[in-house]
Amino acid sequence: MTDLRSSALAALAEQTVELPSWAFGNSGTRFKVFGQPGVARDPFEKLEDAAQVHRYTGAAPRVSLHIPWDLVDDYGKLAAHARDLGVEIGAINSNLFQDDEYRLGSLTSADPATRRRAVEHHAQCIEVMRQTGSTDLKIWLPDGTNYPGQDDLRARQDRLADSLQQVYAMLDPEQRVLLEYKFFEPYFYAMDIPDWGTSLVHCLALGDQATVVLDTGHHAPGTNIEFIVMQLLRVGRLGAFDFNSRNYADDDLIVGSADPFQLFRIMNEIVAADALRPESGVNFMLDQCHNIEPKIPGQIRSVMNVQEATAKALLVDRDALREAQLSGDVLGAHGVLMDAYSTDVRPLLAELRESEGLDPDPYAAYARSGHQERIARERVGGRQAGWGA
Ligand code: LRH
Ligand code: MN
Ligand code: MN
Repeated sequence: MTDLRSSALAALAEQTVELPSWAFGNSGTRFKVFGQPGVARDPFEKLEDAAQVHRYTGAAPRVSLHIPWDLVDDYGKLAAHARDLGVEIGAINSNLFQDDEYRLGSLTSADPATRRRAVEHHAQCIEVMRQTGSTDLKIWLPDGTNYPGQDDLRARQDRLADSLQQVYAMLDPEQRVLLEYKFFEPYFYAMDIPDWGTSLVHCLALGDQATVVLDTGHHAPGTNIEFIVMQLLRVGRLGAFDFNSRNYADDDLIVGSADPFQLFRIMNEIVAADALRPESGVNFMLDQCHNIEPKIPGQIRSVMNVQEATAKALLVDRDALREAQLSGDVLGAHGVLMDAYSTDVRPLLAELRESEGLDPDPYAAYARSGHQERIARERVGGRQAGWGA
C-alpha cells in the first residue's frame, strides 16, 4: 500500500488538465444566457481567469482556444500574456457551426466553394497554432442531416475524407489533428462523424498525426465509455478527452458530478494502459460551461474531480486484480476495483498539494483570495462565451 501510495503521488504530480477558454465567458442554454458579475470580457481576461485555476490547483497549465470566439489581432501577444501568467495555449478549436453558409454542411458540403471555405478556416487555425506554439488542432464536425434521403450519406463521407486530407496536409510535423465525434446535435438524423469508429476510420486514413477526441457527453445513454477508451488506447489513437458530465444530452456539466464512478472507470483504463504519463500523448481537456455556478470555482472543482478519480485509479492493486481475473474470481476482481473506488483520496491529494507549496484545499483558498470580488468590481460588461454571440 505504501508503494502504491508513493507511486500514486508521483503520477499525480505529473498530471495536467487543460481548461477551455469558453468556460470563463457567460453561457447558458438556447433558452437563456445568464450574465455573471466580473466575467471575462476578452481572451486576455479568460487567460487570467484560467491562470487562477492553475494557481490554486497547480494542475491546469494549458488553455484551449476556440476560433473565432477567441479572435485577437496578435496571437504572439496573447501567447506571451499566457506565459506571463504561468500558463500556455493548448488546443486550437476550429468552429464550423455558426455560419449560415454551413447550413447543409461544411467539410462535407456538396458545394466545392463552401468546402474550400471550411478548409481555409483550418489554415487560419493552423496559423494561430504556429503563433501560439499550440500543437493540437481540434476539429468537431457539426455536419449532418435531419431527414432520410436529404443527402447521400456515402458521398458526404467521401467529401469529408477529401477535405480532412487537405487540412491534414497543412500540418507541421510536430502538430496533430484531434477529431471529435458526437452522435446527435445540431442534426438529428445522421451526424457525419457520429461515433468513435467513424472518427478512427478517418484518422487511420489520414496518418499518424491524426487521433480521436472523446467528449464524455457525446454518447448515447448507457454507452460503455471506458471500453472505447481501452480500444482507442489499444490502437494508439486516443489523442484527447473533452471531459464533462451529463444526465440527459450534451449537458456540459462539471466532470464527475453526475457519475463519479464512470470517471473512475475511465481513469482506470488510462492507468491500466500507462497512458497517464504526458508522453503517452493523451491530452486531458475540459469542455464545460458553467451556466449558473461561478466559473473559476467551477473549473477548480472540475480539476479536483479529475484528480480524485485519477488518484483512485492509481490505488487499484493491479497485481491482486490480475490474480483474481486470471483465477476466475469474479467477485474478488470486482472487489479490488471497488476497494480503490471507495478510498477517500482527499488526504492524499492534500498531501500532494502541500508538497508543492499549495493550499490543500484549492476551492477554499480561491474563495478566501478575494479575486472573485475584485473582478466583479473591476470588470464591467462581460461577454458571452460564443453561442449566440
Ligand atoms: C460540441 C463540442 C465541441 C465544441 C464545443 C464547444 O458539442 O463538444 O467540442 O467545440 O462543444
Ligand atoms: Mn467537445
Ligand atoms: Mn459537446
